[in-house]
Amino acid sequence: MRAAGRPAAPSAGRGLIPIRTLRFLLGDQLTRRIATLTDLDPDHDVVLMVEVRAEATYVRHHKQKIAFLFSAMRHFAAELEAEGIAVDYVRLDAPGNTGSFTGELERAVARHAVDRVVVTEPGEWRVWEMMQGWRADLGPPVEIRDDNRFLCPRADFAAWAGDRRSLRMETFYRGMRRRTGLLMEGGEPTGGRWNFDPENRKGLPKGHVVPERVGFPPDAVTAEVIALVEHAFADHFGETDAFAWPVTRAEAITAFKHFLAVGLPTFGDYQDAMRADAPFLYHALIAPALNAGLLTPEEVCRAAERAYRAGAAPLHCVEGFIRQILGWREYVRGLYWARMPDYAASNALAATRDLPWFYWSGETAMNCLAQCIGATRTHAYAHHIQRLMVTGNFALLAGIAPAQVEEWYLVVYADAYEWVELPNVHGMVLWADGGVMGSKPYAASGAYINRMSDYCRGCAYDVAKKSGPSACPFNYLYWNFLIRHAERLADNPRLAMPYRTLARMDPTKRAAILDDAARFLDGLDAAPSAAPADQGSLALAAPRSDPARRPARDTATTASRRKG
Ligand code: FAD
Ligand code: DLZ
Ligand code: SF4
Repeated sequence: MRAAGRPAAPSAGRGLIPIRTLRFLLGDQLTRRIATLTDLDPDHDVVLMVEVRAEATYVRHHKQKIAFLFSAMRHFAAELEAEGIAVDYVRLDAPGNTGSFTGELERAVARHAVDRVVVTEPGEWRVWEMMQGWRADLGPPVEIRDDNRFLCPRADFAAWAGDRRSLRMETFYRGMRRRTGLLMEGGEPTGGRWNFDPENRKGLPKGHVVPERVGFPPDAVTAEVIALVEHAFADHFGETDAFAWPVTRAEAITAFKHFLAVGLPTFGDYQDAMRADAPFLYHALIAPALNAGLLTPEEVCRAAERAYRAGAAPLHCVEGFIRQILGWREYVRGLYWARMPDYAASNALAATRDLPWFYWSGETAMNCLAQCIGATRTHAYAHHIQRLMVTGNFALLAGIAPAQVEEWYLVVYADAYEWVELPNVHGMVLWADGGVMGSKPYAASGAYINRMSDYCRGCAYDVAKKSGPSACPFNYLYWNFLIRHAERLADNPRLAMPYRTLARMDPTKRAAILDDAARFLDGLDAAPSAAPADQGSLALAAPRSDPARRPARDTATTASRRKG
């Protein structure tokens, strides 16, 4: 890689001399086919890539996420250079690194005599705002190109969404199936149905042996980056010991091929299942690679469809997988850009509680939460149902402030970027958008977690008990949630059944639920020192974590991160 600060190249771009372009590639745009690079002229252009402190700390990302991205960036830069492309790569510890996109872009413009700057639109609103500043102030003209990795351009989604208040994924998804022809026979869905979701909700049979994850132990580049991250971001959440993410396109393809052969044929069946000793099950583990550009959504959907057509995977599994990417992934991205920045500001259920400390430490007697948070710390990963129905469900039932929950999800996962995290948390999990995304909140009692996992067997609480200190907190928090929000939710036809049950509930039982919930919630602790009152006797034997392992809380970050 060429070091930052090399002498400026001679000025070009006048008369017959070709225009010299600085192509600024962000860390999650690591594909040769990105719009920034499509018309690259290797004889004249320079690709700029920068490791900057501000991107790692606007929320204090999990150490594995930073290590993954820096390693993937360094590998990608080396691949470009091997093609003969000039890359100006600024390392985190390079002398003079200003620590921000804007600072590094300004320095690069001063370093290279360039006629224009080309970038691709970013994945986050705050960076989009930054880019508007570059256009106004940088000097050379700045061209911002559409992100051509997505199957639904932002403008097309906005046209579909119009000013409708509620936007349903299923309608969007059917349009995308028609548009791409994926799993279509003429104008009809393959198999005569659009959606095989009801077939995708099995619990794991006892003793079921799950496949091994294909891991990629750190190579020299990743090892160097991990050492850097452990030093420069020592106070961030998460561990790097189990790092196994693919960091190049070649590795990501290997991982995805393994999923096609081993995971996809069973993906749908156990998509919603959870097991304490098996954090990955049949999931693809491709979100970090997809979001950073190492794989494209179209190629993975087409490959899954080919597997179905070749008889290598059943339709309900392939449809379930394609729906996640062609449906959910494109939909949340479209929704984010169509509704930001106002989208993030809503708080339909007026949730204000502070995020409990155990979200960082994992130390809670609720085994489901302890397992999901523990695996998140170790792997920077939890699968969808763990995010939605365990950590998410608890945050919803406990009424935790949306901005704090969103910050947590943006910090802790290797695949987290605001365009995908925010709609999932704000809309799907917390219903803070008041129904733009989902027709009802995904609230559930302990019975759901018990049906879909083995967590309750190892829990200090009793999932069969509805009230009292040893009852599963999800049970009384669920009814407490419905009682608290009756005015807003009781008329929702999709919640008619639980509200009928509530109406029939014995007043003493109802009072006990409210008491239990108040006692439990009052005992929740947003600070690192005291143990939650009701968990004193039930708490796990594990020592409380060293506060230094928790990301230092910067209350300014949540409010400011969307402002750029
Ligand atoms: P698989 O289960 O194998 O699914 C395959 C792919 O489908 C994923 O890689 C992903 O690209 C896509 N996908 C599945 N569900 C969704 C969804 N709801 N939204 C968007 N894409 C989806 N995904 C992220 O990529 N980044 C996030 O920051 C993120 N935050 C989330 C927060 C919450 C509260 C929830 C409920 C979900 C979130 N998701 C996020 C979606 C999903 O949980 C992850 O994409 C998935 O767990 C990644 O693991 P995997 O690659 O093994 O996925
Ligand atoms: C997430 C991230 C991190 C941790 N660091 C960098 C970085 O140093 N340089 C970079 O170009 N990108 C980084 N990223 C990804 C950006 O945050 C991402 O491009 C924006 O959030 C826009 O999606
Ligand atoms: Fe979670 Fe309740 Fe089951 Fe414990 S009993 S694991 S708290 S659902």
